Amino acid sequence: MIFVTVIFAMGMMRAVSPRDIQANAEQRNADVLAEAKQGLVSWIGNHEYTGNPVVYGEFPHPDSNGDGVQDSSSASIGRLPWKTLGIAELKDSAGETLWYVVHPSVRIGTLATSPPTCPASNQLKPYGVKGNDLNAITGTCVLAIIFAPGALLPGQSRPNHVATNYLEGAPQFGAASTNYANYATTGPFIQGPINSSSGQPLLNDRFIIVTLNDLRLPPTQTPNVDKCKNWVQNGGSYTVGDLVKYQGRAYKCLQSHNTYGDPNWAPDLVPALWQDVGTVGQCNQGAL
Ligand SMILES: [Ca+2]
Ligand SMILES: [Ca+2]
Repeated sequence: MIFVTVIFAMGMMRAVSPRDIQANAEQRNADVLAEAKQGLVSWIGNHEYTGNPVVYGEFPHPDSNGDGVQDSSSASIGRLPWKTLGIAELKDSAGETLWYVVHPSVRIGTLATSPPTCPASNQLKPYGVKGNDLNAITGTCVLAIIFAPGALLPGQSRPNHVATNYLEGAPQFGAASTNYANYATTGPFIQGPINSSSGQPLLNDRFIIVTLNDLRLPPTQTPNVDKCKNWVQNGGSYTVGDLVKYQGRAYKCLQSHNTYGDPNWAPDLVPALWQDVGTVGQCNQGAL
């Protein structure tokens, strides 16, 4: 029985090879990055820009001090603000909190009156593990990138909130025209792993991109507007169906007419011209 148990245990030990461990780590990173992206896209689709009209599509700021909450004063790169997004603090295969870079044109406070569009300049340029241009492959523009920073590499120190201690750079190759810099707000960014010529890990970041096409935004909404004009005693020109406000009440025009200064033509005095349809408060509530 003991012999059988030992054989079984040896079999179990053989089942977990370094390659398996690596595959599990890659899967873990892929899973947490996908979950983080889902959380980010969901938040963006539900976070309304409080303007007129109401617009969706703003991205949160990165978290610059490690508390999970976005910081409006932060740079465009920092940790994923998981607490702001209302998701768990997702950790990569090395036990590290995720990082996040966002294009400055879509951060909170930068959208004006319309949903985000493809940035006109300084687009985030991500490259695949072989240096292929992912923008070219996806055919769309990248608005944010979420990173799994991976384990500590030589020259880095943790914990702190400095991007270069988590994300690395690499000499240019493939389609990039400059050196890669995953720790920079403008990149260019590259998918790890990249090893040195002697086989030492140079860059071990993994990432997932968030493109304009990934967003699931509700339509832009125009709030109810005041449908009632102020009634004027002189110089008014009204047609059937016009709505006016007068002394706290709302009136609908029943006959087209003009006003020439006669106070006796006030809406509350001439039911043949005006129908009392409610209070002025109903003018902007969609009730009229
Ligand atoms: Ca924070
Ligand atoms: Ca790294």
